[in-house]
Amino acid sequence: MKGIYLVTDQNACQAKSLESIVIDAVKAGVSCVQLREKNIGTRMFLKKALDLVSILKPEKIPLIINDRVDIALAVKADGVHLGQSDMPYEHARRLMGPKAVIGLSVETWEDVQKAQDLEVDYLGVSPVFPTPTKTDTKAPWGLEGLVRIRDYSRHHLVAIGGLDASNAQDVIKSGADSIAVVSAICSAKDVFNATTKLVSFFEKTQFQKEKRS
Ligand code: TZP
Ligand code: MG
Repeated sequence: MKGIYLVTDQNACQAKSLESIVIDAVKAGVSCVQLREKNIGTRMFLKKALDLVSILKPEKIPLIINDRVDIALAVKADGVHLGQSDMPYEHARRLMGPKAVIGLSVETWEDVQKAQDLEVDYLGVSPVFPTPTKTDTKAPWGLEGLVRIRDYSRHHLVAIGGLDASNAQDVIKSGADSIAVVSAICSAKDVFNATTKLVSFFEKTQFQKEKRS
């Protein structure tokens, strides 16, 4: 889970197939993949999820399904990612079982406080910066917001929103345990190189952080 977390978005992939992007990102060392599809029917969603299972299972990389607990259960994915208007955590946990990875987006300070009592596996700090990939967001947390959440929360933090190689190090230093990206990988001309760069930034900064603490 710690590291570079790829969130898929068919629109951001432009002419490339989602599968080819995931294969290259895996080769370059992503630690987790979330299948996030907003405009497809259930059958197509299920097919994409099964395709990703066949790519990720042999590599032992967790597959997280955005929002759709039914799809996650149907393909035996490793977990689900829940937004604030998706299925509530308790229901998802009951359905998915104790071993599933359950992530929850936090968009306000109240969300962060409420999550403190939940056995979620990580918080998605959303969005850290404004991003054209998702425009229906609340106010961005900024690095100051991320630091505040890090100081308060007991949970693993996955930062998302406007993240790329130019700001990944600052975001990690501000307390993120994982860096989640859509366009920095899906829309990259060279997915393998772009992912490799992010992974090495992560490893370098993480090493410095651990040395300091
Ligand atoms: N949730 C909050 S921001 C976001 C999601 C899914 C999109 C992030 O996209 P990008 O291209 O990495 O800024
Ligand atoms: Mg959602």
